[in-house]
Amino acid sequence: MYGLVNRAVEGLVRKEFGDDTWERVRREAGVDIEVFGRMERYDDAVTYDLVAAASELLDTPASELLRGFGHYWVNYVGEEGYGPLMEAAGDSFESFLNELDNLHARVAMSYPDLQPPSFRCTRVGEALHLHYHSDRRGLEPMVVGLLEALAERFGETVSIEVTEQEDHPVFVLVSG
Ligand code: 1MF
Repeated sequence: MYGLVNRAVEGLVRKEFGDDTWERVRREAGVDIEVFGRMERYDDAVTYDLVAAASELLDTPASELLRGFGHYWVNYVGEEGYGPLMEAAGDSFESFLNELDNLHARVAMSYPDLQPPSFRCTRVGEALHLHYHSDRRGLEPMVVGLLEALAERFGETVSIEVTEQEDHPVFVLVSG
């Protein structure tokens, strides 16, 4: 993943647990990169190893850290210059979800090595079903955090359940 993601992991750990903890996480993960370049590509294993090391050192389930990361990411990309991109992606929670693939396509125009997930949104009665396709495994809790934080930005509260349909995860969102 692009270094922007690893920088966000770093920022989250530093903010919540302190600079010393970050150094310990980095060492425990066997990551000898001191400064992640935002536009540089790193093996996904770097990100997964950092999360696994943080989970062990902080005695916190990886799923909880990933969910926290989702919240952090939404504010982080805003501060890192992607605010306009995020704002252009919709003026309501539901329209934003429908724009996610376009948003990633726009990022991928400048950064062709992006490996974006794909989302498809359908309405099922009261609920919104968000179909999630990704080459990456195990990041559902991160997406839950992202969705919670996005909903918050639009002044909505949603409950989110992760289900499985055929070969991919489906997030079932109910507002209120
Ligand atoms: O392949 C990648 O490097 C990659 C990086 C980040 C792919 C996707 C993403 C964003 N995504 C992270 C979880 C990935 C889960 C998966 O692959 O299954 C979050 C996607 C998302 C979901 C819900 C709501 C909002 C979301 O993100 C919005 C977004 C997405 C991408 C960027 C910014 C906001 C982005 C911008 C610039 C990037 C990379 C991603 O790269 C840079 C950064 C700085 C300079 C040059 C390139």
